[in-house]
Amino acid sequence: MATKKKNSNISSKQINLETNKEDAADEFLTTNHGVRINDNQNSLKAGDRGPTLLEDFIMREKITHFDHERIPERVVHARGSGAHGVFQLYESMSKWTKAGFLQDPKVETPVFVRFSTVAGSRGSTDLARDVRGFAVKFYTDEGVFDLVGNNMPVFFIQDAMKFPDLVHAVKPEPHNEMPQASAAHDTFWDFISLMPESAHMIMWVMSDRAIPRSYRMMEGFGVHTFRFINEQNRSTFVKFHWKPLLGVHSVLWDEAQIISGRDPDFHRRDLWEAIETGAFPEWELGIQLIPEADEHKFEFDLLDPTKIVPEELVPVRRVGKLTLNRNPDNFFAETEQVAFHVGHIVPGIDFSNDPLLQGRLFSYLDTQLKRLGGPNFHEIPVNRSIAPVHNNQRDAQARQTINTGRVSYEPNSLAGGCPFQASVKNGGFASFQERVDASKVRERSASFHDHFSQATLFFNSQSEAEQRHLINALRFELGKVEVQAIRKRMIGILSKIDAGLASAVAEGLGLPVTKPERPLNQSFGADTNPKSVQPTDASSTIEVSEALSMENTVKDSIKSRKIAVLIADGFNGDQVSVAKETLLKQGAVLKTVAPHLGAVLAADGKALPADFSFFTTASVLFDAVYVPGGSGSVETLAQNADAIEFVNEAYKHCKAICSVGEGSKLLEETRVPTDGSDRTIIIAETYPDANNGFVKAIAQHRNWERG
Ligand code: HDE
Repeated sequence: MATKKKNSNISSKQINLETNKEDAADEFLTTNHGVRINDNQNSLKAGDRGPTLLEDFIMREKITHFDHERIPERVVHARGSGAHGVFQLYESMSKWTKAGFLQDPKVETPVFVRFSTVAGSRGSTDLARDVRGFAVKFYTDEGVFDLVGNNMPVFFIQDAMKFPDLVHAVKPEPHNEMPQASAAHDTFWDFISLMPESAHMIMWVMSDRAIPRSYRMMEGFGVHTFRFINEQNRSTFVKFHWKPLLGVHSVLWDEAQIISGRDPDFHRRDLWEAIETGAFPEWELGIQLIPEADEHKFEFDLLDPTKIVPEELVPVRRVGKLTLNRNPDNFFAETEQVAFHVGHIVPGIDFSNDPLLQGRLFSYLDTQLKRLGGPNFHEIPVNRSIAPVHNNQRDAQARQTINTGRVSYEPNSLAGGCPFQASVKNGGFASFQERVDASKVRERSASFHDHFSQATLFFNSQSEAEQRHLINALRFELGKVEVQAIRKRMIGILSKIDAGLASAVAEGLGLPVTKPERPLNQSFGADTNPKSVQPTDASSTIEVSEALSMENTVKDSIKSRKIAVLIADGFNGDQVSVAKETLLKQGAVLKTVAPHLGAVLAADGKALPADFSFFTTASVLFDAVYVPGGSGSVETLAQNADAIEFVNEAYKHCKAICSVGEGSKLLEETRVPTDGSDRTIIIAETYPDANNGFVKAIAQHRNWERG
C-alpha cells in the first residue's frame, strides 16, 4: 500500500493522454483535493439517527461532482462511439498538397475517429434509420486536421441557413418528444416534401446505407469539395472518401428494428469487440482530384453539397489506410469530449465556397464552447494537438496550461518577440488567395437548381433488391405520417425521381400517383421571396454508377463475421470442432448457443461451454447459423420454440444457414427450404463437405433474393 500520494508534474508543457491516465492501484481513496477518506459509506450525522451535518465537506464534494457529471449532449450526432488508430499513406501527395502528413508513406499519423447517428439522443439505439457520422481527427505534426464526414456523400440542404430547420424537423416533435431516433413522423416529411433539394439525400437515407451492418462496413465521405494546395500554391479541388476493406454492408429494416430491442449498442459493441480481438477495422482514404480549370466542366456545381462527382467522371484514387487499433480508456473523457471542427485544417488543405461548409465553419466552434464549457476545450487530452501550441491566448474557464512569464502579447520585446509569426516557408498557414469579386446577395446560384437528376441516378444504380428495400423504407416512413397532404406531396416529389418508384410507394400507401405540387419551390414562404426558383428539369449524362450500389461491394471474406452454432446435449463434437477450426482460421467469430448456459455435453461425453442461451442472445445478432448433427441435440432443438425461431429469423433476414448430419432435422421444423433451391442454405453429411458453400454464402453477406 502506498504511503504517500505521487505528485503529478504539473509544470510539464504538454500533458498527453498517457500522462493523464490515473492509476488507482495501491492508492488510498481521497477527496478531489487529496485528503484521504476514512469512511465512504456514511455521511456525517449528529448521532447515528440524527440529521446530516452541513459541514460534511466530503459528502458535499462527492454529491456536487455527481450532480454536475453530465454535459449537454451534441445537438446532433449525440449517439456515437469512438476509437484510436493510425493513418498511413501509400504514396506521396506532394504533387497536389503540401500537407505534412500527406507527404511521406513512412509516417504514421495518430487519429481518433467517432462514428455516430444523427437524430437520436445519446442513449438511443445504434440501429436507427439515419445518416452515420464519420469524423476523423488527424493529430499531425503541423496541427490537428479534422475530416468531419458522413457515411453518405451528399446532404439534405444546400445552404447552412436551413440546418436548424432540418434538425428541428427530424428531431422528436416538440409537443410530445416523439418519436426518438426516427425520421418516420410528420414534421420531418412535412419539411422534406417542401424542400426538393433534399431529393437526392432522401434516396440515400431510404436506402440500406442508413442501416449499416457495422461501422466497420460503412463508406465515409467528406461531402463538400475541399482544396489541396501544393508548395507552388496551386489549388486542386478534392473530394474525400473512406473505403472500408470489409466492403459496404447493411442489415434489413426488420432486422434493424429487432436489434434495436435486443442490443441497442449493437454497433458500439461490434466496434469495441473487433478492436479488442485484434480484427482492426480498416479503410482506405480515397480522393477525387479536380483541377481548378475543370471547375465548371460538370453538369452540376462542385460547390453544391447535394451532388456527388460520379466515379465514372473522376475516379477515386486510394492513397492511404486508416486502421483503428485501440479502444478508448474512458468513454466520457475521450468519445464524449472529443471536439471536431471542420475549421481544423492544416497548411496544404483549404475550404471551397460550398455554402453548407461555410456555415459549418461557424457552427462547430460555437457548439464546442457550449458543450465543453469555454474556449479551453483544446486542452482536453483527446483534443490536444501533438504539434506544440504557443500563443498569447490566456485564462478562461478551466485553463490547464500554466503559462509562465509576463508577456502575453505580440509584438513584444520583453520575450524576445516570441512566439513569433511563421512565414509560409516555415509552415505558417496562409489561406488560398481565391479571387472574389461580386455583389453581396442572399441568393442560390442557378447552378444549384437541378434537384432530381442525381436522385434518379442513385435510384437507377441500385440493384433490384436495393430498390425494393428503398420502396419499403418509404412506405414505412410515409406510412407513419399522419397528415395525408404530406404523403401526397412526397409522392409528387418521388414522381420527379422515378415514375415506378412513385407508383410503388403510392400503392403501399393506398394513394394515387400525384403530380408534383406547383410551385415546387423552397418553401411556402417562397412567395415572399421573388428570387425563389423552380427546380430545373435536368438529367444526368451518367445513367448508372456502379459505386452507388452495395451489390458491387467487396464480398471476398468472412473476417469477423459472427456465426451462431446451435447445440444441445448430445451434439456431434467432431462436427463442431472441425467447423470451428476451419472457420476461425478464416477470421470468423463462432459462438455456441444452447437451451441453457453452462456445460453442454457432446455425444462423446466431452463438455463444451455455451457462450449464450436462447434467452441471452438473438438470431439478429449473428451473420450466419450452423447446426451440427448429433441426434440428442437435434431432437432437443427441434422441440425448442426459441431454436426454431432463431433459424426462421436467420432465414427471413437472408442469412447463410448450414446443417450437417442430423442437423437438417432441425431445418425441417422451420421455413428453411431443404430442397437445394437456395444456394445459401447448405446441407451436407460432413462439415468439410459443407465448408466451401458455407464460406461463400457468408462472404456474400446476404442472399437478398429472399427479402
Ligand atoms: Fe454537422 N454538426 N453540421 N454535419 N456533424 C455537428 O458539432 C452542422 C453537416 C457531422 O462525432 C455539431 O460537435 C451544421 C454535414 C458529424 O463529434 C454541430 C451543418 C456533415 C458530426 C454541427 C452541418 C456533418 C457533426 C453537433 C450545416 C457531413 C459529429 C455537435 C451547415 C459532411 C462529430 C458538434 C462528432 C456534428 C453543425 C452539416 C457531419 C452543431 C450547422 C454536411 C460527423 O456543430
